[in-house]
Amino acid sequence: MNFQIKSFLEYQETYQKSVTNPEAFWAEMAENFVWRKKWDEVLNWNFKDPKIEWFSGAKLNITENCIDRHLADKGDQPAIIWEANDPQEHHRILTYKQLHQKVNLFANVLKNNGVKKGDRICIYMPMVPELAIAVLACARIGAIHSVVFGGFSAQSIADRIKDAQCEMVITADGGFRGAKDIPLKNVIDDALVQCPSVKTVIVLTRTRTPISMIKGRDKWWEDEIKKVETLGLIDCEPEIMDAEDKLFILYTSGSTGKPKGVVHTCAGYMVYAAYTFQNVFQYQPKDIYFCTADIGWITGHSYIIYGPLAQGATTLMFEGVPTYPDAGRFWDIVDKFKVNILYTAPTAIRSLMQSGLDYVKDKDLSSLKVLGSVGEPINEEAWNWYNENIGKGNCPIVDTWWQTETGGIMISPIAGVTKTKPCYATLPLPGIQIELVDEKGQVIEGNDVSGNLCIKFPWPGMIRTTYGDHERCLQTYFATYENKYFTGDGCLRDEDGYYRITGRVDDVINVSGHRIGTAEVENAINMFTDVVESAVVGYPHEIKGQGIYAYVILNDHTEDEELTRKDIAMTVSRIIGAIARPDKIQFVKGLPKTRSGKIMRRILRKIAEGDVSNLGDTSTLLDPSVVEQIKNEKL
Ligand code: 7RM
Repeated sequence: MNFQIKSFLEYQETYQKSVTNPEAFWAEMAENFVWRKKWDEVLNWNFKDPKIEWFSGAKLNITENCIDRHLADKGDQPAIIWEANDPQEHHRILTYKQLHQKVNLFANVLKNNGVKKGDRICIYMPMVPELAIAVLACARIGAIHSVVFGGFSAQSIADRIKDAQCEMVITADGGFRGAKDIPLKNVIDDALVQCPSVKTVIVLTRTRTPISMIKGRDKWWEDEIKKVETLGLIDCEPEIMDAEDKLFILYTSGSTGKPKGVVHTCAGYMVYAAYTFQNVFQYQPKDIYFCTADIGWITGHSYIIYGPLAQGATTLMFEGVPTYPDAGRFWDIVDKFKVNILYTAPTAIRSLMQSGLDYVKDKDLSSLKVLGSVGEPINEEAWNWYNENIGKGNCPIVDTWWQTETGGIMISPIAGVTKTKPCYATLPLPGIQIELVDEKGQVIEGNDVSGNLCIKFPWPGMIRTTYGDHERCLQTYFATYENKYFTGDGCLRDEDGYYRITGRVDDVINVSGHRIGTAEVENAINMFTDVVESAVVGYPHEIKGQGIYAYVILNDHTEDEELTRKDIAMTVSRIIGAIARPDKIQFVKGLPKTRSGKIMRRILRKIAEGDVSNLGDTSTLLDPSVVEQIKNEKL
C-alpha cells in the first residue's frame, strides 16, 4: 500500500494538501482499496444535525479488503498469530487463506441461523482467534457487531443488548485471564433474563467450564460449523454494503449515567483505520505487529483487526494479561515471535516498570522498531522507562491520542518521521483540523496556550450517530461549541506547536485507559440498600493513572464500615463490572452542594487529590461545614 509518509517534509506537504482540499486528499487515499462501486461524492456534511457521509454511493465489503484481496500474494502469510493465556499452551497461526476459510464458514453459520444484513449481534468473548473471526463474519454478511468487553457485568451486557435490540449473542463457555477463569456463558445467561430480543446464543468451547445450554436458544459453535460444512456451505459471498451502512456499534461512557452506542460505518472507518495504521506505525511487509489491547475496546477493533488486516499485516493477538505468569510476559512474547511493533497502554507500562528490570534483562527485544502508547496520558517516568528499557533508546515512541468516537488515531507522531517529545502526542495526522477553545467557545490562536480540544472539520473515521438516539450524538459532541466536534479533553499547544493532552474536562474518569462515567458509578453505588447518596471523582493513581474515589452518605450508622465498603464495591462490580470498583470509599455526613442542589465536584476532586490548600470559593455552599468533615476524614 502506497500511502506511507516517509519524511517530515512530506508530512508537512501532505498535511497542507489534506486541509486545503480534504476531499481530493481522501479520495486519493481511498484509491488504495477494493470497491465494488466507486463513490459519487467524497464528502457531504454538516455539524448541525450532524450529518456525516463519506464516499456516498460507493459499494464495498470491508472483509474483501481485509481478507480476500490479500489471498493472491499473501495467502500463506500469517494474518493472525495468537498467543494463549497459558505459556504452556501452543500458540496458533492463521494465514490469510485460513482466516478466509474460517470467516466464510462462520458467516454461513450466522446466515444459517437466520441472521440478515442490518441485524445486531452482541459478541462477548475471550481474546481468542474466534473473536476476530466472529467480528469479521458479521462484517461479511452486513450484520452489525456490538462487542462487549469480557469484564462487564450481566447488567451492563443486558443494557447494551436492549439498547441495540440484538437478536443474537456470540460467546464462549468461559475465558482464561491470568490465573482466573471468567464464566462468560453464566454471565450471559443472567443478562438474557432481561433480553427477549435474543433468539440465539452461539457458544464457543474454550474453558470447558460446566454451563447450561438452553434448548432451542443455545448452540455450540463447533456443532454449527459442522452443520454448514455438511450442507456444503463453505464459501460465503460478501454482502455488498453501501459506504454509509453501519459496520459496528461500540458502547462507551460519557458524563451521563447511560453508555452511548457509538456507530461507525463501512467505508470511512475502513479508510481511516487503515491509513492511520500504515502511517503511524510505518508497518513494513512481514513485520510482526503486536497490539496488547482487548478487542472489547476501540483500540482492538481498529488496531488489532480492521487496520492491520486491511493492510495485509500480521497481527498478534494475546489472550492473557501482562503479569501472568509473571511480569515478563510481554517481553517473552516479543522475544518468541520477534515482534517489530508493540502498541500498549501507559497503565501496563507503569505496572511492569514497578515489577523491576529482572523481568526484562534476559529477553531479546532487538526485533523491536516502533513502540506505541494509547488510552491515557503517559507520564514522563513511564515514557522514559519504555524508551530506555524496552526500546533501548532507538525505537520511536508514538503516543497516539484518539477516542472511540474518532475511529482511529488523530494526534500522534508518525514513527521515525515526527520528532517525539515525552508526554506529547505531538501533531495532528493529515486530515485532522484541530482547534483549542476557551470556555466561551472562542478559538485560542498561537502557541504556548491551552484549552478544550475540538475538531473543526470531518474526517472519514468519525462517529456517525449514537445508536437509536441521534439527538444524543448532537448534544454530546456537537452542541457545546457551534460547528465543532468537542472531544471532552483538555489540551495544551506548546511553543513548538506540539499538542499535549491533559485529560478529561468532563465527568469521565480514565482508569487504566478505560473510560468510566462518574454518574454511572454513582448510580451503581446508590443501588446498595444502605446508601442515601454518593459522589464519585477521579484522583491520581500510581498504576491506573486515575483511581475512583467515592464519597458516600449512609442511611444509618453502620456497625462495620469495612464490611459495608466491601458490599458497596461488590454492588458496583455486579452492576457495571470490576473495572468500575471504587478504590476508596469515604463515608460522609453530607456532600458539598450549591444552594440549587448541585454537587461541587471541584471541591471533592481537590480533597481526593490531597490538595486542600486552596479549595476555592466555598461561600456559595448550602452548608460549608460538610467540607471540614470531609477534609478531616479523608482516606
Ligand atoms: C483510544 C481510546 C478516549 C479517551 C480520550 C482521552 C484518553 C486516549 C490518549 C489519551 C492522553 C493519549 N479510546 N486518551 N489516548 N489521553 N494521551 N495518547 O482510548 O474512547 O476508550 O478513550 O482516552 O481522554 O478522550 S477511548
